[in-house]
Amino acid sequence: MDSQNTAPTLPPYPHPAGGWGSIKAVGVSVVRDGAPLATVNALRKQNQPGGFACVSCAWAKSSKPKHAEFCENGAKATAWELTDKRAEPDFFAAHTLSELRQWSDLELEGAGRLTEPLRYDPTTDRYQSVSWDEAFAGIGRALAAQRAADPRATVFYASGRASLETSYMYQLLARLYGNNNLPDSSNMCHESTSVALPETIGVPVGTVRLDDFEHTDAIFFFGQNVGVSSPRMLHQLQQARQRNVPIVTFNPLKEVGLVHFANPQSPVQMLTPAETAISTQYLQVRNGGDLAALTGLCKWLIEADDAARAAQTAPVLDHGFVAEHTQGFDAFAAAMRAADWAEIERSSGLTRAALEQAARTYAQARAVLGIYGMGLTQHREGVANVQMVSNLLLLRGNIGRPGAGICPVRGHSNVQGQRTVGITEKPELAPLDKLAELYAFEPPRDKGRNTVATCEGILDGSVRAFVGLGGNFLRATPDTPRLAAAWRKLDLSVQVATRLNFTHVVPGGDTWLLPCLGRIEIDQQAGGPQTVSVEDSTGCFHASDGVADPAAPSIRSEAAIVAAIAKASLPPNARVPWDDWVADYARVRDAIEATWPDVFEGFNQRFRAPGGLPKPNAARERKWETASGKAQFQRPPPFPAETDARVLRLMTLRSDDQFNTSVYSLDDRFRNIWGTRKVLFMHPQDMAARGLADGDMAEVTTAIDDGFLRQLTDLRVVPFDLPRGSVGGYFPECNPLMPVQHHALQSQVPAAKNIPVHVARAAA
Ligand SMILES: Nc1nc2c(c(=O)[nH]1)N[C@H]1C(S)=C(S)[C@@H](COP(=O)(O)OP(=O)(O)OC[C@H]3O[C@@H](n4cnc5c(=O)[nH]c(N)nc54)[C@H](O)[C@@H]3O)O[C@H]1N2
Ligand SMILES: Nc1nc2c(c(=O)[nH]1)N[C@H]1C(S)=C(S)[C@@H](COP(=O)(O)OP(=O)(O)OC[C@H]3O[C@@H](n4cnc5c(=O)[nH]c(N)nc54)[C@H](O)[C@@H]3O)O[C@H]1N2
Ligand SMILES: [Mo]
Repeated sequence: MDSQNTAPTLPPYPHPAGGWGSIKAVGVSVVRDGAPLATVNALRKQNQPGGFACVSCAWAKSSKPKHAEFCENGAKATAWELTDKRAEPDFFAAHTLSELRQWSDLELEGAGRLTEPLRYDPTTDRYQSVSWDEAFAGIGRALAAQRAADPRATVFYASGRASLETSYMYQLLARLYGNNNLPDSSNMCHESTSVALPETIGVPVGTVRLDDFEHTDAIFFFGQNVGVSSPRMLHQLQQARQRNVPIVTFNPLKEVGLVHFANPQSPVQMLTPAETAISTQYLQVRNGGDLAALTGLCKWLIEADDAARAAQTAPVLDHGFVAEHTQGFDAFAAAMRAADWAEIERSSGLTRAALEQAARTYAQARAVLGIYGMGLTQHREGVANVQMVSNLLLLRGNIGRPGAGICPVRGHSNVQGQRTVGITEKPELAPLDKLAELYAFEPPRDKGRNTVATCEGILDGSVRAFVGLGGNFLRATPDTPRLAAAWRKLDLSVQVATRLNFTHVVPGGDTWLLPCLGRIEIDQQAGGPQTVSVEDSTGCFHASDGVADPAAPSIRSEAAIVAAIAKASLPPNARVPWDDWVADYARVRDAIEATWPDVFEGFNQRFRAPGGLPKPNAARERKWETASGKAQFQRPPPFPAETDARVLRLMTLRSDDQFNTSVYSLDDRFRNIWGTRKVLFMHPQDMAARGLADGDMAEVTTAIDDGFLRQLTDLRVVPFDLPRGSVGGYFPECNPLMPVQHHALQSQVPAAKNIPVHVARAAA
């Protein structure tokens, strides 16, 4: 079934992101995924008042939505959810799981929406449909037995799409069950942010809101692929560029969306070639070189300020802010002065002159935004990377005033919100006393399992049962083959999902697959059609109403499924009104407000606010909820060690036609790759040094020796414009190369942007 290895073609993508290419791509995907009418109708209500919050990225939604407030990738995500393809019981009768395990991600999801609850039958190696009652009774029995044996051997994973209401119920289920085992996709994503920022500025999230883009004077962009991952932000960037705001980008790859953009909603730009140039300076930093690059910027600023002081000219730093609001400046400044330019140039792969030019841009701007994504967080030094952005901003008081701030661009459409309502393995971040008071039980107080600890527990057998609220755990996590083999030894696997994926076709003991509604669909409960809510990247809550008919009448909502699992597996607790909550989600919002009265005050009355209801953010007000009560400069660790010159650093990338492990097609039009995802992007000189030519098959071996051979031999080499020593491949195809223990030091985010590898020619 694997058709992914046709030869890729090469010439660079000459067109801007957005523009006609994007309109055409939407049309193609709407037709390809079926249900054009449902999709077109839904698109009219995407990110509109009374409509639904897009299921693709988490970027902020404007209070003045445009006529079509969606991007190409948001439209594709809508089409994907509203497909008219169905994976019905006859599909599962026709295919064994052994057979389905050979299918690609594209083929598995291509089967369409799941419609019936399914249970794996090991005697036939197939899924069989069961009634919802049978499913909940069976799952309830198994979970209760596991709870009696050891409640800490069960984990409750969440992917990041589920609403605030469902997520709240889900974390309560875990805690009533007896653990804090709430790993989520954020553990593979922005957990580096959630660990870094509380130490530096006292909040776990960014400080930027949409209107800051209207007041900023410079934008610094690190490791975020806006044209693919959050395209609606291109509008803010384009408007900033029209005001002549410089945008300085640090990225090993020349990503099309960061180079130029044509606005599909601007007729002038669509009809003329006058697209906006996005980045004014593009620094192709080596992957893993940001610590050094940011050190170069800070060093130049601090030394320029030293020189200004000596010459008695205007200061470069904001000394008033540093004195009043921060701690740790002297030690940080000393470390920056001591940093060696040769080391900075070597580690970053950038010239001193280029870094000085960027530093000057920063110094000349009154208000600066620091924006970043996975290029910073998915590294061994992920937390330090984020803290260096914070340090850079603090030097000139660029946090807590209009047009300035730090902006982590979140992934899943409600991943930030899940954390806000208690999905966390860290007991200190959950309102356990409040939950104890509201629901009259003793919540577990010990640390739970995050994603890496869950992987370790699956490998060593200490995790026995896995409940997944969305996601594709086995494809998204590291060490795919090892983990999939260990998964077979679980006692119980329960997956709640919209479409079939790899995790579902690897049985884990007693195996259940439950079909749920997506957010775009009308969610009819006893109390009428339900509204849900989500939180965007900028900390604003939004209401979301389903607009499309459910994919099948038998499908249930995530909230209903979570409540039914809770009722079937836990002893009754009169204080937890599962049925009332499912009948009317407004009652869950009341419970959320009762749990966090300061954050969710008047939630039901206010959550339809245009542009979203902002969550309180102390750092925005320059109130620093850190240990010292001040914003904290953090000295960075040493730059990543220079490895053996033969070792290359692999970064795993998303194409323009996927949402995480949901692969929409095998094309990546921005990188000019067609019909395959089995490629390895390489610098021509790194290819030549290994005797590799364009189109050769590579043997890629992880250069971490822990007794396991991790190797791929099916990637085709593509010469590419990236720094020497860096190579690129696609996520999730390259995940077998990523060891579980290769993660960010403090946050345990898998270091997916910097995997040391050896590359050679594959044996013919
Ligand atoms: N269409 C679409 N949208 C999505 C997603 C999707 O898969 N498809 N996924 C969603 C999710 S869950 C997330 S987390 C976000 C992810 O969105 P992003 O944060 O954009 O993540 P990636 O696309 O993985 O990588 C980001 C960029 O980092 C660069 N990079 C790699 N290594 C380094 C490095 O060492 N330094 C620097 N400076 N840059 C580096 C890469 O070249 C790439 O351009 O997008 C969300 N939105
Ligand atoms: N090598 C490498 N690995 C990575 C990354 C990387 O850049 N490189 N990125 C990491 C990041 S940032 C993330 S966020 C993770 C993503 O990890 P996950 O969130 O676990 O994976 P997804 O691919 O987003 O999950 C897709 C599945 O979710 C289900 N789904 C879709 N919509 C819904 C819904 O509304 N409800 C429910 N219940 N299910 C739904 C569908 O069945 C679909 O197959 O991957 C991480 N892994
Ligand atoms: Mo993510």
